[in-house]
Amino acid sequence: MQEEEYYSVRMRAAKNTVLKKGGKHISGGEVLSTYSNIKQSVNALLEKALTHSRGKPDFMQIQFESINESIKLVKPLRVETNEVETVENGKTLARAMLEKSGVPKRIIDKAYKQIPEYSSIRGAILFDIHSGERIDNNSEKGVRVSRIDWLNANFEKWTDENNQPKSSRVKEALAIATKVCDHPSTIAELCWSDDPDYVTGYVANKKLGYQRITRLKEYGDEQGCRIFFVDGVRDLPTYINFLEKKPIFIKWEEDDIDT
Ligand code: PML
Ligand code: MG
Repeated sequence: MQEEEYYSVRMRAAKNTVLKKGGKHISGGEVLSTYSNIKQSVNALLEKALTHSRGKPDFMQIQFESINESIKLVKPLRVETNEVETVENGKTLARAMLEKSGVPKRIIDKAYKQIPEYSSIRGAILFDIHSGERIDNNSEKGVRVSRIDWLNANFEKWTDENNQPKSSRVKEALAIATKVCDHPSTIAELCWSDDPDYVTGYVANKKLGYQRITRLKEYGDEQGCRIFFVDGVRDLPTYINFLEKKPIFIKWEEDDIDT
């Protein structure tokens, strides 16, 4: 898929940047755009950051750059929604799903202990499933999954056929999880939002799919989580390069309905 030239458009917004290095993360966004669509893409990202429940940004960066690599098409992970009544039940279910994905129990325990420490990190944490150590060495930043998008028309077709909400949040999160799980070194992803008004999160794994869990934190809590449990990453820069730089479009076909 590369008849047309595509551009990666990225946004990052923060607040209190004068008080604290990097400030408080407000919002981030990723779009793959044709040249003629760049204005629309920038406007959509601007709107996202200016109307955010985490606050009013005092810093924003929107940048675009051309992509000189073919864009891989990947079909979205299968989605299931698990209704839970309490955060405790949500956590128990998330842990069981991580274990089912292949993350040892002691590593899950270790990761959960460290989650509060990671909550101000704006990207993802890479967690090795053997050592139980954080391996990204990216201090405050973590790793940002980039160069990923899902064209709206195809996403809406998918929502109609699969009875899913037409939510840009679900679209973005499912696109990220699908890209991350497309790499053989990813065992699972655990994620919930840092937005105080959104409590649904998920566990994703290539086989299990994207397992939404309706309560992984309390309303009002601004501590988010995005951990990639990884195995066999011998060449960390290559893995990180895949997450940050490999361009991927999510594309659903009618035939994918039961996969
Ligand atoms: C986020 O908002 O940063 C992550 C949202 C994760 C859950 C999205 C969903 O409802 O499936
Ligand atoms: Mg957020």
